[in-house]
Amino acid sequence: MPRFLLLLFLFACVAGAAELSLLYTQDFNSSVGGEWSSASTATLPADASRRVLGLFGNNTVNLSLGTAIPHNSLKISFDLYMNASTDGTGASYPTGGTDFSVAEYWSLQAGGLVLLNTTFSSHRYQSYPYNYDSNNLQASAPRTGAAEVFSNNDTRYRLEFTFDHTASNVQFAFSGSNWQSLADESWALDNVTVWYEPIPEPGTFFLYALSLLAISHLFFLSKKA
Ligand SMILES: [Ca+2]
Ligand SMILES: [Ca+2]
Repeated sequence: MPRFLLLLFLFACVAGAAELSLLYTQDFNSSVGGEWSSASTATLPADASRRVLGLFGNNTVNLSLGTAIPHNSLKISFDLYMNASTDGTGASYPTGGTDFSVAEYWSLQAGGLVLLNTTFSSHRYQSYPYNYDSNNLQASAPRTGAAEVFSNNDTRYRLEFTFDHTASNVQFAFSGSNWQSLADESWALDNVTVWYEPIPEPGTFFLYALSLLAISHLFFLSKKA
């Protein structure tokens, strides 16, 4: 085998040792399992062809998963939809002036660990992509960071978090607080996927060490040549 091909192969072996494994995925297009504390689904207000988990306002929705396979970390990604008149920090855009009464908060926790605690808005200042900070109510313009903005200024955010985790189960809490009625504003979830980073088997450690040795040896040889 040519040396560079062997090198590529060995690099692939080493890189493969840290790959993530799929734990869970859900698109809410059919029935919703008991791992969710709410099985309420709806079609997205801005696009009736999309079925989502929702619609929610002042709600906490939990996702409880077993994670018995030994692992070092978890990764979660999902679509978060913000519908209708979401009000962010309550600071008017772009002129300023604040109405705290309409500020609404959205957070994600995993086993009590806060992954995000922020605000979103279709038309006022929002906190995202930062966490909510009462001293910086004009952190971001409306809809900042959205992966998709609909013609009515509804938005889709693609969120992704990786965090250390070793326990045999995990509970994610998706939560809204101080929201107005669902008719005025709402949020929804879709395409929720969770991965884990497996702890490499002892055999994998051996392969890893062997690969590194072989790579350094080949580099040494190619330098000599
Ligand atoms: Ca869906
Ligand atoms: Ca509102």
